[in-house]
Amino acid sequence: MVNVVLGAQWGDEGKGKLVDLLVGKYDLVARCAGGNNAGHTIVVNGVKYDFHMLPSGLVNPNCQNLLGNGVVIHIPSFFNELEILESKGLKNARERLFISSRAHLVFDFHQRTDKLRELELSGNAKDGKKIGTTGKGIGPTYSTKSSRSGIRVHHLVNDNPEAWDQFVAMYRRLLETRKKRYGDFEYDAEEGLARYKKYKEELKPFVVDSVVFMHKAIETKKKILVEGANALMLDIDFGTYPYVTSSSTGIAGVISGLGIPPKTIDEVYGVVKAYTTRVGEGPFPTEQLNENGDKLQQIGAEFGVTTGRKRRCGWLDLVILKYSTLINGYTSLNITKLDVLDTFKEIPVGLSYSIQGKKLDLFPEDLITLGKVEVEYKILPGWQEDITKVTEYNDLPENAKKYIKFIEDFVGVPVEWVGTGPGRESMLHKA
Ligand code: 2SA
Ligand code: GDP
Ligand code: MG
Repeated sequence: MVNVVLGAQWGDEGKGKLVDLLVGKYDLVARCAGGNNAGHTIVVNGVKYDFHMLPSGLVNPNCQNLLGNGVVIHIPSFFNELEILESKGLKNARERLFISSRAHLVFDFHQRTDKLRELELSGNAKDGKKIGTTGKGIGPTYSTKSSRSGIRVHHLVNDNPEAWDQFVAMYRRLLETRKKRYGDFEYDAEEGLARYKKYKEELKPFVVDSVVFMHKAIETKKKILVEGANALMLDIDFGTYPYVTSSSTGIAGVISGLGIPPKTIDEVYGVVKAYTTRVGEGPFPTEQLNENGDKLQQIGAEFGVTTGRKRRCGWLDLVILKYSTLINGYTSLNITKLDVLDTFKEIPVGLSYSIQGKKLDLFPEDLITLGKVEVEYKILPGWQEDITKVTEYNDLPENAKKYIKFIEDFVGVPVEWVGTGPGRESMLHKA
């Protein structure tokens, strides 16, 4: 059994919390894409855990966790995150954590060039506009992966006698080509290499051939949950390009980032915030640059988990949700943060886009077009009640249930869970 949790909007829908809720039933949680740009917050018994690169399955002491080949790994951040989680009380995390030998490494110089490129886009480039990346080197690492000059985990943790020299040569070449592209930025290559010589031994116990690992898990009927990072509207192909991240954040990334056949996948859970947020630059048709947006941001405590940036806020956009459903094929949905809408008298939801009165069929790929769309809203009545203490779905106010039903009917996918607060206990099971 392989089930998948994916973000349906622009990220931060609350994927980590759903993984936490489900994880008791699973033997293995796998990440398939992204790196430490992601931020998944889970609150267990009042303790807040922030996951960036590591799978949220670590919160279950009986669960194994894998970083698949599609993930990009900054080793210093890997150890740092692990140590923070251990200090918060996560038990035997090291023994339950595995890294694919095929995963690409993020180096500090990737992070440097991520920031240099953002500066270049916003400053020097004529009509440039930065992407608003997390600065974690994600784009530059996937670039070197695609241009076939990247360095993978197996290049580092390799027992062949000639392997270290090969790693050093690859590292220097990669750094030099970055300098050619971005100008000769100051960088201590020798210090970097000395650190990596240590990491070579420290990382070894975690490394597996993830193809063997995954297929053994499938053959022995292990229950596997794939934890998506980022979300469909940040997908390199289907998102608001170029305002996207550099990996396949949708269902395709599950297949390519773990090396498993499509037929092994059973359920695909789409996580949908009851409104919409986006962090970083790029189009956002239902954004509310007004007091409603500010109110959503404040009540929803919408700040980036990784960078602390304020998230942009707006109403739920069903055009996006429909588009995202077509691509990812959700079998059920988790609507999160419904409680954030508690005090609104009226709640608009985006129903369709049109340009000069002509309705668009679907979410457009072109940003000029997207910049011209007008959003048609349906105004749904609010419930104006505190739902954070509700423990049964049926006890939700009628208007809250109508809001959920409206979403279900529009996208044709059942809602299985509804989030009413950040804690583990604040999730209503509907189905
Ligand atoms: P990058 O760094 O190259 O992946 O950035 C490219 C775009 O992808 C967006 N992005 C994200 N959007 C939402 N949440 C993310 N994770 C953190 C969180 C973000 C944070 O959970 O809060 O802390 O700021 C995430 N990671 C990448 C990014 O904003 C760019 O638009
Ligand atoms: P992810 O990246 O999709 O895992 O989401 P993040 O962790 O970045 O952001 C979601 C935030 O909302 C976290 O701070 C969660 O603790 C919080 N959260 C999740 N579900 C709910 C909910 O139903 N209600 C409220 N109020 N907060 C929630
Ligand atoms: Mg997040």
